[in-house]
Amino acid sequence: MSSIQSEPQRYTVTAALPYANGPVHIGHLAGVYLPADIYVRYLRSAGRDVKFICGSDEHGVPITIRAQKEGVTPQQVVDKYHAIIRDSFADFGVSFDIYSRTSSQTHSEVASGFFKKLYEDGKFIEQTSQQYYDEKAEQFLADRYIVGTCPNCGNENAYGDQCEKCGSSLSPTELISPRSMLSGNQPVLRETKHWYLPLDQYEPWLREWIVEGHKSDWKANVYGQCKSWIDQGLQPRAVTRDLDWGVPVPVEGAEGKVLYVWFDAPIGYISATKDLLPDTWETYWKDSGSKLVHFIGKDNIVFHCIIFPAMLKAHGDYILPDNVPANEFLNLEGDKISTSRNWAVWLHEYLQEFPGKADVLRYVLCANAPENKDNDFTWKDFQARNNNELVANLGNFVNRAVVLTHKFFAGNVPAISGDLQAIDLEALAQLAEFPQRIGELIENYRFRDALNELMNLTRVGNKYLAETEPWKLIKTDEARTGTVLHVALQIAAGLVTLMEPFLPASAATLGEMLHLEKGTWQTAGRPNALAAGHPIGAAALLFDKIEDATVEAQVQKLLDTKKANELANAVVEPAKEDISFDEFGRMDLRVGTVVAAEKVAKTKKLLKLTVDTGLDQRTIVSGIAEHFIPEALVGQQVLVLLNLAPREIKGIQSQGMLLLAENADGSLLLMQPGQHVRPGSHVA
Ligand code: B3M
Ligand code: ZN
Repeated sequence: MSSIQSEPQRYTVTAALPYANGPVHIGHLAGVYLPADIYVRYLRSAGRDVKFICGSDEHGVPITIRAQKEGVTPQQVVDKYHAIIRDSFADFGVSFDIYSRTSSQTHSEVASGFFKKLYEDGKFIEQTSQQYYDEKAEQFLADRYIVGTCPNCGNENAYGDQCEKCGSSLSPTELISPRSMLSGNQPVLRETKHWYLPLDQYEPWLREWIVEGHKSDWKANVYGQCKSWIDQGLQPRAVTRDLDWGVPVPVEGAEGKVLYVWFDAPIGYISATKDLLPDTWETYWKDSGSKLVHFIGKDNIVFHCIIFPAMLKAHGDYILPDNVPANEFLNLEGDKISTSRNWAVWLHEYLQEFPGKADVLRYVLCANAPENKDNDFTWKDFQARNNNELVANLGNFVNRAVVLTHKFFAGNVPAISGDLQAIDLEALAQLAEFPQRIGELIENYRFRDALNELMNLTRVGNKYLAETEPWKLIKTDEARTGTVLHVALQIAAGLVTLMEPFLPASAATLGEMLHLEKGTWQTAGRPNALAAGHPIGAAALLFDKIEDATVEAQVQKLLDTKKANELANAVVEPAKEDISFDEFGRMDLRVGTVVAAEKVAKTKKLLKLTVDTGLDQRTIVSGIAEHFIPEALVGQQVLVLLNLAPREIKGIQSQGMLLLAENADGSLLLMQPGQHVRPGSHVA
């Protein structure tokens, strides 16, 4: 493990700006926001100067597409989701110094000014190209508005910029049989002018900076992606778009054009910092003593490691990211998380359904974070980690120390009496080592390992209590029992500070329990955090057991989602051959009323119905016994094919057929008139 390097003067920590086109889910949290928050909370606790920057990404096609889907304006979309995202982050304990938005006035000015400087310094190339245009909708089509067949894997619904099935990035003209998402028509190519950042010119510099310079300190997954991009050769990248939602391109002759969302969004980090610190924001972005760290998901690597740095370099005034610790993806119950398929655990829903349990989710997502490879979230694992680790390990240790102190010492920290024994010294020595060990792991972006070390400290505490057995010891040696609890309480006190980055709400509860303010990282783990005689508060429950029924309900919710998706995607059978009007007219379709119904003995599927057809009361045998309770059918009106030739079924003469609709999942529904009608009425 590399050790803590020379300390920067300050930290500028950013977390990817979520698109305000939908709520945040556990994949976002595990990949970006939770590790970023742990990192920042730790730095603050270690007394470093740090600003934690985020906000909603409110421009670009993801927003306009969502607006079109919901039948509202883009502004309504971003207002709605910005509020949901901002509030759920706050409730989850993500401690941004600012959560801004790219539709703000500041952002528009900063992004505009950034573009203008590059424009005036001659950093762009102007290029006219043929782009897809929808003649019916009368507009150029952004990549995301074009779908077609992926040339790599044959997926018929690949987007103009990416195939979500095989993951390859595409350009719209590579799609086979392109169609417009606006009109469904085949788009035509039309000429349009745009500004490009000539990334090819930055290639030698990027190679030196990343491939040579960050081989050992960037994560292997991040470094590998960058190197492969650079090795493939970089192309000029358009930084403007024909779209009416975004920051207008601030130069003449650019009417109807806006900045490309991936040009303006990362500048959003800068404008948010300016919103937070109108007078001193520049130190966080321009002073070489500032360390810039971007927390992102792996799909954003190229934008943060290649394109944005090239923009910053072109501008000239800015520092570059020191590290970009991107995570891989989190899956859910073995399936890729997907907003469109609603296959996700949504943060705002979790917080509603598990009130007071933000820390449990923080714990599970960190313990299982996709740091080096994709990982899977399952509700069973969620329950097991809560019950076996948080409750049985952390909660149990704290609870025993606090409860026994109340029981035997009236809630006051007992004094050490006599010399500490080897077992006490060993426990305290271990306690003293944890802050640095956990801190180093966090500084090296190894949050899972850091959390595991935190739990190792609770294991040290539990082992110490198990071996010293104060609950038995009290019967023979009260003074020694006091010493044991004194030591145990110092470990609990250390946890208040060391837990905080990971489990902030529980750390606060524990602090209240011990009547102890959270200390600094440097002083955590000292053996005298709680003085003898210090009164502590009553034991409060840090974590409680999660029952089977609770997680089963969540699994059921996902099964329901799966079923709804299957229904929505079920293939509709093609139409049968045409028949003539005469052929149709030969069918005698009527309304009848069921007057009796019973199961046909010794069969599973058959019901024998007596139907009043207006002409007669006749028997119809129907294979619907698995779908209807016979008694419930009595009195129901049904549609009947009257003149189907009678046939014998299980010895019963069946005269006609009931009309039913079969759902995609195989369930059957009666075809019925919308209102009661006279039996015998014609259906045509
Ligand atoms: N909004 C993409 C995303 O949410 C994008 C990140 C912008 S960070 C500057 O994955
Ligand atoms: Zn593909």
